Amino acid sequence: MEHFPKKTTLPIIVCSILLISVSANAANAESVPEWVKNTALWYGQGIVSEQEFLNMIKFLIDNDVITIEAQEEISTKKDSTITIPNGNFNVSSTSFYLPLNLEIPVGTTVTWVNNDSVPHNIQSQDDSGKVIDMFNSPPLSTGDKFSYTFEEDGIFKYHCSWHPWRVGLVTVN
Ligand SMILES: [Cu+2]
Repeated sequence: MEHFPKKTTLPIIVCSILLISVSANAANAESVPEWVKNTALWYGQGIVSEQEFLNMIKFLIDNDVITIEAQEEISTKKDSTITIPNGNFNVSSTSFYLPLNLEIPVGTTVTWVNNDSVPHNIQSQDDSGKVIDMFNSPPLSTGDKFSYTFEEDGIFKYHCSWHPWRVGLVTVN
């Protein structure tokens, strides 16, 4: 009875292994022994036991007929957005960059999106406010986007050259 939980999970395991074998070994079809094909057929017909069927799959894995590639999709891509809100061009408006200080981990790609009714640009600045050649966008019309990936930590300042009172920060940790 203690084997009961294990048995209930078997059909799922079998299904996933079979799916892998189909995609991985179309080129190896001629290397599948006849008895394996028979075992699969007979298992489907209820002639051979589940254990025999699993032993057959184990044989295929041990002999590299079925190769299981662990495809671990570790997503290292990080994305973040800064919105240039409507009214950002207006000096008396509170339409600051959203967020005004974006905090992100190293390696994050930041995309600025212009949601204002007029064009803007993004120009990186040094501590004193001088424009530097780091992340510098072309003119961004309404709806346009500009992306930059921050590979180093630090506090990065930027503004729009046409509306230089609009200063934003990107803090990379
Ligand atoms: Cu601007």
